[in-house]
Amino acid sequence: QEVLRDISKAMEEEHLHLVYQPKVKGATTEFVGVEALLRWDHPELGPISPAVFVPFLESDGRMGEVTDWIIHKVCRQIHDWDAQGVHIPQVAINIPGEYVTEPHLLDVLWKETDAFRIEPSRIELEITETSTAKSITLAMTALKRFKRYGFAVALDDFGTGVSSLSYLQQLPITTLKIDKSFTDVVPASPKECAVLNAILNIGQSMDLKIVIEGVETLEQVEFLLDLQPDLIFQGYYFARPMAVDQLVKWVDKSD
Ligand code: G
Ligand code: G
Ligand code: MN
Ligand code: NA
Repeated sequence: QEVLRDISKAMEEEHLHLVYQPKVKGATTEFVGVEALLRWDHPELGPISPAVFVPFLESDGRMGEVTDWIIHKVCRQIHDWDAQGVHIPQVAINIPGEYVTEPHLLDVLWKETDAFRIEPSRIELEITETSTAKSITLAMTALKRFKRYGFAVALDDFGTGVSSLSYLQQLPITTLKIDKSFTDVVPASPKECAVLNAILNIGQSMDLKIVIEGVETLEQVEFLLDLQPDLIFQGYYFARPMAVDQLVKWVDKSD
């Protein structure tokens, strides 16, 4: 309650800020983009995890406003990186479930990418599987619009929801993000990774990019590359979520 009152102030006073976690592709670990992640350094309570405050703000209908703020920050950041010659191919933004189908979201995305002269394909919208499952018709309409405007769309936390595979086939998405719970069991026996294998095969046959989340060891990387050579990895093994200064150093080192 007190926390809710603080959120607008936090946005103004920069207590709320974004960190960026790199994603790399295949055996060459080519840098392909980052995911923007929200952090809140509360002046009295200290750092509060988004796992705690995001659901809280969502239930109070305040995450739309925060997401607009994130979109603005990300677009301005991409514009600055471009001006500085720092090449960040793509930035993923988490979209709260309830907000996916709000027409206002597309207005904001369009306005901000236009204002900062950013190709929409450089923005990837991360949408959870559960948010699209609530109303398939509404979700489809929203996702088709994102696609028409050129934004990339990733299905986040994939494998944890309830969506059927035939439903997956209908969704106009570009990327599957495989939930960390699948990564955690790797390396695994054929039986233990049967579902993961099936998901990778479906993703590949549908021509989707596949991001493996929460990669923490070299063993996981080697095992997974053996299953599919062009997987994209996001995890502490390669890089943690970082502030902008640190990310720029990381990118310099990685080329
Ligand atoms: O970054 P971290 O692992 O602490 O995030 C914890 C949870 O908060 C994850 O489920 C993540 O998706 C969510 N989260 C982090 N940043 C954002 C954000 O900018 N927007 C939304 N909607 N969720 C976020
Ligand atoms: O729900 P979502 O997929 O958006 O959440 C991603 C979160 O996972 C990020 O907030 C990030 O902090 C966290 N994360 C990313 N890589 C790793 C990892 O290798 N290990 C762990 N434990 N968490 C990770
Ligand atoms: Mn995400
Ligand atoms: Na995820």
